[in-house]
Amino acid sequence: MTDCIFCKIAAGTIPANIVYQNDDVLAFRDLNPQAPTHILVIPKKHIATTNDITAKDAALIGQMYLAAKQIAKDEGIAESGYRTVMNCNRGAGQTVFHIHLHVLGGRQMNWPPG
Ligand code: DGP
Repeated sequence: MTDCIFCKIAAGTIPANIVYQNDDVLAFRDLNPQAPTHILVIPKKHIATTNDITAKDAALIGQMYLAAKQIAKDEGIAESGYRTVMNCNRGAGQTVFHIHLHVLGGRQMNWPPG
């Protein structure tokens, strides 16, 4: 999508601090980190919200979690603990309408989330 900031990052037309990528997914550091480690994993394909995921995307969503697992290991937070979150729509705090898996760690995570 031409007006999607994460599509532009995936296309390389907007810079990002990329930590992981393969043919289908990309991961980069969040511009406004909420934890010492805060990385966003996105599909290169545009999907606006989790409501728009279809059965055909099942493997792609799985790849996002496999990327998160590898990133947590690389960042040294796999054993201490980390949180993976996808916000869906404005009521959940979604501000960028291209799905992204937040990978947060490096500090104690509280529950329930705010
Ligand atoms: P959410 O609120 O779940 O939609 O999270 C969107 C996140 O995206 C938010 O934590 C800030 C981050 N973000 C927004 N624009 C950019 C950008 O241009 N670059 C990077 N690296 N992160 C961005």
